[in-house]
Amino acid sequence: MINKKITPRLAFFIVVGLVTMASMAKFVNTFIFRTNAAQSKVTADFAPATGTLGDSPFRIVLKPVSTAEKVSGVDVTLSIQNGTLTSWSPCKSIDEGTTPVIKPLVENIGATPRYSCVVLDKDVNLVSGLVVSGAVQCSGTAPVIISLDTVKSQVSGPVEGGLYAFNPVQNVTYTCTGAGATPTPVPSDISAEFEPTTCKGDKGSSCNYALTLKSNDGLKKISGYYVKVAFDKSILKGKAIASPASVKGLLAQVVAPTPPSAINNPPIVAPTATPIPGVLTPTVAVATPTPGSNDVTPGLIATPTVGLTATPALGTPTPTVVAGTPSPQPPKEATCSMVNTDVDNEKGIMTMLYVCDSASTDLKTSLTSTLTFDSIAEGEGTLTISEVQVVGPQALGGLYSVNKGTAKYIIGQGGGNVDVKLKLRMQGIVKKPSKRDSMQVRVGVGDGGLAEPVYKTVEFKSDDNGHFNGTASFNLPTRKDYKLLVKCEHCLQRKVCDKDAKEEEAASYSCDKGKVELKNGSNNFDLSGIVQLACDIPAGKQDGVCNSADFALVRNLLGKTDDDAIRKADLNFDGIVNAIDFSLMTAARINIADVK
Ligand SMILES: [Ca+2]
Ligand SMILES: [Ca+2]
Repeated sequence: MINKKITPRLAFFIVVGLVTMASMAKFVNTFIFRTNAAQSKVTADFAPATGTLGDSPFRIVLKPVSTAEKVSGVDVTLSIQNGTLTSWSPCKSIDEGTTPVIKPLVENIGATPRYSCVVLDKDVNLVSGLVVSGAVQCSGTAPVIISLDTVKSQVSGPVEGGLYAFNPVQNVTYTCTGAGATPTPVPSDISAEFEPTTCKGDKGSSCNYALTLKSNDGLKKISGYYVKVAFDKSILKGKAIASPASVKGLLAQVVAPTPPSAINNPPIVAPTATPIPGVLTPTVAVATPTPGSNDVTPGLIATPTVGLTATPALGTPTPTVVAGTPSPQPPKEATCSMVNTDVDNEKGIMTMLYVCDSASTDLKTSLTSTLTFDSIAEGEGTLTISEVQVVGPQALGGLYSVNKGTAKYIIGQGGGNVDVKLKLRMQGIVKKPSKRDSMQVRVGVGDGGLAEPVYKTVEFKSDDNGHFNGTASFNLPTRKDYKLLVKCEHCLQRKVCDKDAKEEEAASYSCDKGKVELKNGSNNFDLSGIVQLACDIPAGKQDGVCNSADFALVRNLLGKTDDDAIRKADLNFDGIVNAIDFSLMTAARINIADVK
């Protein structure tokens, strides 16, 4: 603890002695050294620990870990992101009822402010801790992050104790309320975010984004929204918009296994007729309060009104469709519906209008719809929300304020946020085939809020056990309710809802809704518990059904060993079209179709 040249004790005496001198900061710099001896610890606690800036001053409480130890002075340097410290308040003792003489030494303001004060009193009157406080202003809308620079900052103990070491110090983040030099907007009610935030893929792949509108405080209910998303039409081609999955009743019907004619009967249409009146009510309410409101609302109101007035136009086509579709069972229990979606690839705009019956009591505070795009050219761009209006019972003036997120797309550099790695067992192949060990497999991902499944065809290769392995990359929101669709080039498609799908008997596994979780990065699924059913041929011209045409092809090519014949009709990869292939088809049974 003894330093022959200059001890902390001496340093402090010098500081204290020169307290009245002009260039005190310099002396603090020069003479307060960190001792290398074993150090007692001091904690630095930020107060308030969270919250909004502007209501109360920002404070740091510095005190030794051991309550027996005392503090004789502090020298604090902060680092502030997105804000500045505009003034310091005199530092104070944390001890109540005492009034030690405390003298400020340094008071620098700005983004890396510094404050130093010392207790000018006898050792016995040193304090248990000091509170340093100041006013911090936001420099923009972003939250202010304040951290203590523990390298530059110092807390000194009783004179003979030298300097304390800092216990690990966390930084503190405050939201801004407009206390800043520039007017900071009030935190928004709703945030509109895309996930994933970047879609990376090759031309021809698809980009799927979940667009979530979510109450920032988890309390504000959403009874409807209108969103217009803009994209670069030369890079992306808008394909589909899927309604939020939380819709009661509706979705069940959408997913209901009605394989044929589902395309001609877009399920979104049916509910339209009923909810529309309900929708328009909130809209009108929005328009009325506009005149003479504060400066924020007019801007917001102006756009919504236009957008929503435009909606009748969107609404108009619907009755026609309804009329055309004699829907026998209108889903009355449905309280919410996607009234209209529009994909305009001429302008690079996707719009959607979603509304709930205004009488609905179980409105959600978060709604996710999924947007699907095809990548049509290489390049980069940003998906933006060019217009958004969100209504709900707690919206002042009818509309919530919305924080608009963006998402990127980078096409031409491969990859995807989700890699689906599959191990497949092929019917009739029990070890690595000698003649041929690879094939094309179309991997699809559906459910998970997607309007329709997305597919990717990739090469799968056989391992020594005759299992075929391959990886397909997708750009998909991370969710837990996906289904996987697997179709190899001579097989019927299998649908997989469970990550560990199994069956005792070929083709006995079946499932309804997807329960497969896809995370960012690698997702491995061993699907060798089920078998890929050989039958639907030829590669490239599969019709999705195992029928007489497939049988006929094998029959016609029986005994052939040429590449073309093998590619078309050798189902067990033994290099010849033979009776085995025929029997595999029989096993798959006639008239079985792809499972979707
Ligand atoms: Ca077929
Ligand atoms: Ca064969």
